[in-house]
Amino acid sequence: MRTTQARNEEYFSFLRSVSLLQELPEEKLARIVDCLEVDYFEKGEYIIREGEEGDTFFIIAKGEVLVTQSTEGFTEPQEIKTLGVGDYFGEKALISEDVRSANIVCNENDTQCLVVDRDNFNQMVGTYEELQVYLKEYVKELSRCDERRNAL
Ligand code: WNU
Repeated sequence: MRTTQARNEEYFSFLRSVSLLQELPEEKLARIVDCLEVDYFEKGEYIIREGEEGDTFFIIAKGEVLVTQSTEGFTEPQEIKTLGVGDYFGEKALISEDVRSANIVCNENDTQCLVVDRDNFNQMVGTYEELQVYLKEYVKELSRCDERRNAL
């Protein structure tokens, strides 16, 4: 059996390797690890659905996901990118206080995501100015990409 401490050390060093969190102080990162949930997905499963409300932020610990979006002139949501280990998603709904703006579909069996809820996300981002600025800019850029792509 794996102890809680072993689990926490594993996630701690993994999160250290995520570029977004590289500069986060030790105690902040440790807090996030304590509050993390891990969710498991199989290929084809929806992790996020466009238009739904959402209160969580995800970091991919294993596997791959597709980002798709409803687009003018197409009946099916269009694939816009794939994300893999160390990538994250779900920040936009939290930052813009809006519904989910794209679908996230699992693209590999046994995909594992670390899930941070809104309160912990706000704690992580809120107390860390540069991270906040970075994510806000990124979210604005995503909205511009959506417009260019004629997302619905
Ligand atoms: C895109 N347009 C939109 C991605 C992940 C993290 C960052 C890009 Cl910092 P949400 C759906 C999620 C959304 C984003 C993610 O999908 N997403 C995009 C786009 O071009 N969303 N609207 N590319 S991957 C990605 C930058 O995380 O957050 O809560 O749910 O709206």
